[in-house]
Amino acid sequence: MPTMPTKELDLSVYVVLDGRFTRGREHLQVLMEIIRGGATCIQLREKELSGRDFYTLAGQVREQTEKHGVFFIVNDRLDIAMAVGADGVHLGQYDLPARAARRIMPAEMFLGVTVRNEQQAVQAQDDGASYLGAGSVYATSTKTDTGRPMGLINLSTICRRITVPVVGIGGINAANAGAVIGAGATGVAVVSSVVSAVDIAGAAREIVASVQEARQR
Ligand code: TZP
Ligand code: MG
Repeated sequence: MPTMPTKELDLSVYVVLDGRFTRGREHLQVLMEIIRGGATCIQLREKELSGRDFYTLAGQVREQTEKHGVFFIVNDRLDIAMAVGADGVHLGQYDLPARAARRIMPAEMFLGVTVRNEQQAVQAQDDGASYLGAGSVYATSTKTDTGRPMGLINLSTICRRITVPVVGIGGINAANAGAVIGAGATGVAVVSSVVSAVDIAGAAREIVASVQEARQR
């Protein structure tokens, strides 16, 4: 098993910044609002940018997240994550396999893996994942290939089985974030409920409050 990172990743409120869902607002403007709202971790997820543009944008996100003490994860592209000094990379079931990524990435970098079920969760953990993104928990229109939502019971089964932190993803907002934490997730990952909100910082802040409240229950 490879050496795992030593500093603790704060996954409490993990906002996925995807330019397709920001209602035309600039990435950096949205980023600053996400930071202002208290997100603990930000993932840059770009499916349509060229590698060069993704790299340039990721460098800017790295600069701001570093300045404000927010964790930064790059989606899909380990090369770009490494090139800009991101805290980690997030890989799905159709991306570079987690085990292959672990072999070539610096030991102190975090590796997140998306899982849809318990079997994938066990495999991802065995392959060296630092945390799992489990979903879709609820129905979502942000990602179309997630299959049926797993719901809280399946999420809870995964959280009990796995020792690395698990974040729930898919259809999560301030109203249901507490239930996701209640099911055993370490944090919640959200796209549209924050980046598509009119008041981005306010939306993030409400989710932060829901997560904190749920942890006190
Ligand atoms: N992976 C599983 S569901 C999902 C991803 C990237 C999309 C979640 O988006 P939203 O808008 O928070 O439902
Ligand atoms: Mg991916």
